[in-house]
Amino acid sequence: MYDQRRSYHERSLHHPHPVARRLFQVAEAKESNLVISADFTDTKSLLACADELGPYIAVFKTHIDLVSDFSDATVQGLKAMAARHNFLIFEDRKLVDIGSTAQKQYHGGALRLSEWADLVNLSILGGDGIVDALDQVVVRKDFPHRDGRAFLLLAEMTTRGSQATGAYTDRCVALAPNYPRSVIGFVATRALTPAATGADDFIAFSTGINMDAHGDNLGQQYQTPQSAVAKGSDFVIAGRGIYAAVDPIAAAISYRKAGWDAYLQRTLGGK
Ligand code: 6AU
Repeated sequence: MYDQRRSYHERSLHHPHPVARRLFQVAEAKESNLVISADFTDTKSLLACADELGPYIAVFKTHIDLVSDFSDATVQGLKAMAARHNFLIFEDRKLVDIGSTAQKQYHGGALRLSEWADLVNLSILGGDGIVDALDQVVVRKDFPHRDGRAFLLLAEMTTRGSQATGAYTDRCVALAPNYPRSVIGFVATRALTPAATGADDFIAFSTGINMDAHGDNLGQQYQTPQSAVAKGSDFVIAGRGIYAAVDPIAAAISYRKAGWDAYLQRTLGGK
């Protein structure tokens, strides 16, 4: 089992993937394992959120297909904000199709994901082919962002009645080590570690994070940053708990502190 007491700093020194190393470096530098889920529907609001909350987060998570006026200005704006505030961008696209289609959705297409998203997630509902397909894109010699892109497997979901459990989750865990050049972790409610390759460092991103609510009326189910990190999660993703708060900056600061304190507790025993 991977030692969950290892610090981000230590992991940043040893992780074989450059995107993972950068992620750990950013977390360490900003003392933040917080990901804001910026589910905004226009470019101006999306970029305003990135600028306002950028100082407190490690990763900015988008659903770019929600952005009704998506254009080059959206892409350039996101890149500028990422540079200004030193965060990574995670497009929560949940790719799930045959490999050939997923390649076109990821590289090129209307949303140009490969051009601006450091991280993109995908589901293996259709089997391993999608991972082969996306892996092939990012390792191609002529891929312009070689070593700068990585994928997360959607291994579990937070919604009531989720089918992303049991054999599906086990399969995600089993196949991740086959893609060291592109798969760096999971979206899950807890740490997931391939049993046979305990030395590998797969990064767990936990969504469904809220400090005040237990869920919404559409099946979402929440846990706190403390509970996710105690279960081995490395990055906590919060959306409405922060951006819909009366004071989103104050909320971001308190989620960041909760996530970071829980990380310190796990790695150093609170020392
Ligand atoms: O904090 P919320 O409930 O406002 O937003 C949660 C965000 C949304 C979801 O699309 C996403 O997290 N999400 C995911 C991801 C990140 O893949 C998986 C999941 O199981 N549940 C979930 O809420 O943008």
